[in-house]
Amino acid sequence: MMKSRFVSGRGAVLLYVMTLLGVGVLGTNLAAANRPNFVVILADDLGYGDLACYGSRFNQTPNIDRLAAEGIRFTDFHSNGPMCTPTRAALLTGMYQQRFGSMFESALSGKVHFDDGLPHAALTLAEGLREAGYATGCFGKWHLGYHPPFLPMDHGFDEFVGLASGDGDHHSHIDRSGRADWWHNDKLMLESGYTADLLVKHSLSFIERHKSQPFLLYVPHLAIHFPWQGPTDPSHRTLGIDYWNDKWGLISDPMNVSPHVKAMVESIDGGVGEILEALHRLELVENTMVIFLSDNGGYTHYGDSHRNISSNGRLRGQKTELFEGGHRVPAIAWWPGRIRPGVSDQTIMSFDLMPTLLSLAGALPGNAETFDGVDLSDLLLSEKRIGERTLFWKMDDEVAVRRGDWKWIRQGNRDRFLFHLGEDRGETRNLATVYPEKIASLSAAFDRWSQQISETPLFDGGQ
Ligand SMILES: [Ca+2]
Repeated sequence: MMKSRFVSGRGAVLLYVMTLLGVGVLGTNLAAANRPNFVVILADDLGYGDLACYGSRFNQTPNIDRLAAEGIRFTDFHSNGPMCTPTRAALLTGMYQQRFGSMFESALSGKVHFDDGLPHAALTLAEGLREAGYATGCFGKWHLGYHPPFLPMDHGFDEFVGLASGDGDHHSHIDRSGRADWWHNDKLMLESGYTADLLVKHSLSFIERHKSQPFLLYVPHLAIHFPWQGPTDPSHRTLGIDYWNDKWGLISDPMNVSPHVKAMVESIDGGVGEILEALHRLELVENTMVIFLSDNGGYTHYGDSHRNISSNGRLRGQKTELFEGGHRVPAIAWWPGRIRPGVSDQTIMSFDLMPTLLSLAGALPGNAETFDGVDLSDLLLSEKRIGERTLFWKMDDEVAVRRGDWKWIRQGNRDRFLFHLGEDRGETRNLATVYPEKIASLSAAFDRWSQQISETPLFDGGQ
């Protein structure tokens, strides 16, 4: 397991972690031809039931459905957190986000955390792949820091266009605090257009410019996050106005938000189609893996003010919660000729992507056990099952532990739940009083995990 990495100074910490991981030794020895391109498309707040290939009869998603039909569609894939920032931190580092401090258990707020960001102690996916010779681009929503030195350019991306905050206006690109929030690299530079269209436009340019070298293209959509605005819905925000109590957009019927969300889902799908078309046109398909996933579950309702937003299928709960609806998400891996089409019920987490992609790039460090996530390349390419493991979610005083089909949830000191997901994916039957020994075992595992996380912080200072 990890040794302590608490070292003062960002540069020293990064150098230390990179040395620890052996990056730069293995990665640069490989021929370019062996290194596939990676396109990671991250939808925001997209629920388990929002895509046609996951059962939606409302949204039309032919391009994502095609990815699913030609690739592996996961039915037990989980975001590391039930909100945006936690999952992004884990996805881009291969680590439990709790290692970076308690602020990474929920969303970085533009009011409270405006000067905070992902600690530089973390080796990011972009840094690892760039060291291995990859061009790295991020086009979309970052939400791991609001300004330099915490933007994508500061974390291994060569290029960035998009928003730093978690919830900009999809048309005017103004954040919830009334600030302009559209960046080109490390400079604020507003641009006209709908966010989903702009980030795809920049992604296509990036692919075109880097078609002759390995690349990592990270496309974190803002859709379907509020403000709920489709391409033809009006702009909501203007500069200088505080939208903290008016963040949802102009919704004609707050009891039925779904028409707006449907337009957003379908805008994501259209962008997937454009990216696929470019990969085919540039003859990059046989050497490119596309991952499509969501960063957390959907909102089905928002308090009493908004209803019928998105769908988590038959799962219990929604975004911000540790029931399945908060973190079991759609996820697809596509690589024609390398990944055989199918459906996988393996239990996967967002943080598995980093060791997987580094492995496929030939840049996985010798001591890969340093990651909390695991290398899925044998699962993807050879359908080899991964070993059983115990997985953890924690947001403030809510905890969930998963081992095999069993899942334990503790909400503060109040409620305790035990579910057998194999027989009860919808978490309708609480077995907490039936199997106290299961709870004791999972609770003890959580205590050990929590202790280990607190002893090996990956940030420079307490929070
Ligand atoms: Ca989200």
